[in-house]
Amino acid sequence: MYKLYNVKGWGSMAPHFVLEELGVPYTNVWLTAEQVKAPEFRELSPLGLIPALGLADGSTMVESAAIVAFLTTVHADKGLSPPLDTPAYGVYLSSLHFMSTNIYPAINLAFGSSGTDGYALTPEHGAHIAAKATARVHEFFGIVETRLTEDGPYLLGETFSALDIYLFMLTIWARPSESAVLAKFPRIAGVAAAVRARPKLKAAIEAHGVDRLDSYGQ
Ligand SMILES: N[C@@H](CCC(=O)N[C@@H](CS)C(=O)NCC(=O)O)C(=O)O
Repeated sequence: MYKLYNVKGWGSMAPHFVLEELGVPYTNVWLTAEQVKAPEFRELSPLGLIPALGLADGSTMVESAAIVAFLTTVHADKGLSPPLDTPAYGVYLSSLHFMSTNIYPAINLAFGSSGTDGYALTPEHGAHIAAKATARVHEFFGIVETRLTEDGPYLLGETFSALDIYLFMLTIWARPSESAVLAKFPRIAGVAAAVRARPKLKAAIEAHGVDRLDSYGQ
């Protein structure tokens, strides 16, 4: 059985929502920010980052995109990712990694916390990095918006997938606010609204406290 190491509102939201949408059994382990910093958790996640997913043989996976890709591929029959031997599967992996390696780290920098992950030398420097990172996130969302305009309503066209869940997670953290970003990018707003309305996700979305716009971090 899977074991999800989960913190409310953090990067475990995407794997959590994917597990719920797949309907596969798993144990949910809620952690506090303090528990994430503890040496015990670092033994599972070397950088001390959420999410982490325990697997049946006792091993542990980290990295949100890897976890989402793994779960949707192992449970391909549930239809949250395209069939493995199709071009659409390549596009699926490409889009997932585009979001996790570009948008997610830029969002982390945009938060400006902890001296923007150690990159800033001074508070002024930190504010500058956060502002630049926020602009970059908007640029990336613009690329996603164009894609959705050309071939939406979902990231895989007519087919809902785990990509839409991952994008929804990113919008929750958007700066200056979730609602401001969704107003700027209406197609992304459509995806976010569709994910929020998924019946299977209702309880998990509420558990993370993100069932309403701009609820993250309030
Ligand atoms: N590349 C990682 C990034 C994960 C990440 O940045 N997680 C943040 C939460 S959203 C975290 O655990 N931060 C640790 C902390 O703030 O103590 C992934 O995609 O899983």
